[in-house]
Amino acid sequence: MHSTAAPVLQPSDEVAAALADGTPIVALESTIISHGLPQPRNLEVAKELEEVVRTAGAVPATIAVLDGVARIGLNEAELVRIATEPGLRKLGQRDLPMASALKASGATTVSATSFLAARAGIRVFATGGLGGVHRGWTVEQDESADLDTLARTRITIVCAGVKSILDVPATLQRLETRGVSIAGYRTDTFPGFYLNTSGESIDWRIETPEDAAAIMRGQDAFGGPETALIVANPVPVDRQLDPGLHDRVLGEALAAADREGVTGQAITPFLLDYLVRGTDGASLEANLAAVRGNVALAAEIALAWAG
Ligand code: PSU
Ligand code: MN
Repeated sequence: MHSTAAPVLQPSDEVAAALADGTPIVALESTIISHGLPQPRNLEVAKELEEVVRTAGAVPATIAVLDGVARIGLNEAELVRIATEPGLRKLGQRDLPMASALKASGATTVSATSFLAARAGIRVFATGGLGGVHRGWTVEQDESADLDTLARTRITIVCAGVKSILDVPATLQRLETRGVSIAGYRTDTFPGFYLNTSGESIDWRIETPEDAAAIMRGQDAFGGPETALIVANPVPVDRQLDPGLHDRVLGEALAAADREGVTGQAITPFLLDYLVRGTDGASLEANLAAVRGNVALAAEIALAWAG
């Protein structure tokens, strides 16, 4: 017999209390803090996003793995670890059993965070932009595990589309094939992460957080495969990155990644960082505007969902 060791998944006291009494909760990922944003801004942002959730009347649950335990809700010292610990791992869903067994620590991506949030009983999650199908996928077969997890996880994820460093039309095709529901929030086109729009059209548009909650109830009423709902929420036009600057620097970033042979888990952080430097920080401001808007909307949806 195996001993019944400590649980692999551990909600904070605050999150456990919110789960018990039905207080709205918003899950937040940690990879954006550890690998997606530069220091020291990343720690400020981590705290600010939690504050946005609280101001709206919900409880934030930033998720990460610390010393082998998947933690649902972090205190301030733990947020500092995520923001500053050198060499912190980037964990997708498949990495969780190894991190647990080997008592490792790491930040969780959309795939790992969605999985853990759903396991903990949290239904609403906010991030910046999803991972997806990378340009060059016909050769490299690099498709983020985010998509596969969303095809079999009952979570509502509020995001500004998928990162514009990706092949957006191919990513939308994959989401269609895998049966992931997408609703545009006050938009008829799929957002472009740093940009208000990717130019790709989407089929469904909603106007209110209550609309999102109604779709979630519909998912549960139909039953069937446990798929996600993507609420695609664009960054406002007046906060977006200049599209010309975006296209030029992204072209340079992709060429640099090619030249330097950057692939796999390293490619997304490499490109995001290149864009921050190549736009003198303008991409960072657009990224943050998108994330803030997504977190605020996620809190409203969590409230509507809690009824
Ligand atoms: N959104 C952001 N910044 C990020 C990410 C998303 O605004 O850094 C992270 C997420 O954690 C996402 C991951 O799951 O990038 C995708 O990485 P990959 O392409 O290796 O699956
Ligand atoms: Mn990948």
